[in-house]
Amino acid sequence: METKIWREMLMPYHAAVDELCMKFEHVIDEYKSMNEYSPILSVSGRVKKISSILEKAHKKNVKLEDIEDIIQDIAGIRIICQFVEDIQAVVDIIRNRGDMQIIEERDYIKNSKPSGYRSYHIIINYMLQMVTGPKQIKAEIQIRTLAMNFWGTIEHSLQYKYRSQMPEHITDRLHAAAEAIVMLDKEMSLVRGEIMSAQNYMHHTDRVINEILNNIQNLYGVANKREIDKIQDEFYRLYELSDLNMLERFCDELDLIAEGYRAQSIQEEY
Ligand code: 0O2
Repeated sequence: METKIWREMLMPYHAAVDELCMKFEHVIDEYKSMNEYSPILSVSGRVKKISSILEKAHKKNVKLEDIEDIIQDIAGIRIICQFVEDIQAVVDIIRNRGDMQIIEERDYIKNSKPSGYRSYHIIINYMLQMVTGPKQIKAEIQIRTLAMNFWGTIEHSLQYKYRSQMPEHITDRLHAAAEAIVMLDKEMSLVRGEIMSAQNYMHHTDRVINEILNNIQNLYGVANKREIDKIQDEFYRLYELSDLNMLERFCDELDLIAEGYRAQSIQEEY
């Protein structure tokens, strides 16, 4: 197939990857705006390289005209979670969406691959709206923890280097590392509640401080310098004390002052 034709064929996959990444980013934003823990830590996507598509087509004995039907991971999305428990929460989020239809699930966490690979894979149908009309695109969503991703990324690059001839001592090390990753995920799950509450506390403190700083900045244009200096000194004093309750109270008071000047901040970033 000519490069131009490949480019045309892959164009909708690029669009689908962009849209899907943006939609999962919005999920993260929604949780943050509700001051809630997001089971999704981060999301990334890629369109499979032409050489990898050809390699897979050759391996699976797929004809060129059947590539889009048979190769399900031309569009690939990777969702990273902090804890194993978050993975099922992400699967439920996807299951409940009206814009992605799950057609296949592969649980390589319960049943890890012989290599030691662990990840949860979902194949979806996604309806892309194009100028020429709707086009159904298949995409693979890989959902895994940070630890699983660490192992998978390293092992993938070694696989790339050695192809099917990975030296035995490296395979052994990778199996040992895979076991260590299972233990690491288990250990992290045991302190999940503690970590989540620490992170919520941190995010909430950041929001309060941002709101205070935005209000102070807005007041610069309208209030007199002495008043702003006083507000700023009080903020530094409370900030040094690191007392969230006091900062929250100060934030509310500052909101009222700013409201009086019609200079209230609207929180946009988290
Ligand atoms: P790339 O470079 O990531 O695109 P099948 O042959 O039908 O059993 P298929 O279609 O390969 O399986 O799907 P599977 O097994 O669910 O794997 C899809 C993708 O998962 C792979 O894509 C890898 O990204 C990842 N993966 C699967 N097994 C392993 C593994 O043992 N190690 C690592 N690091 N990743 C794995 P590609 O096309 O292989 O590669």
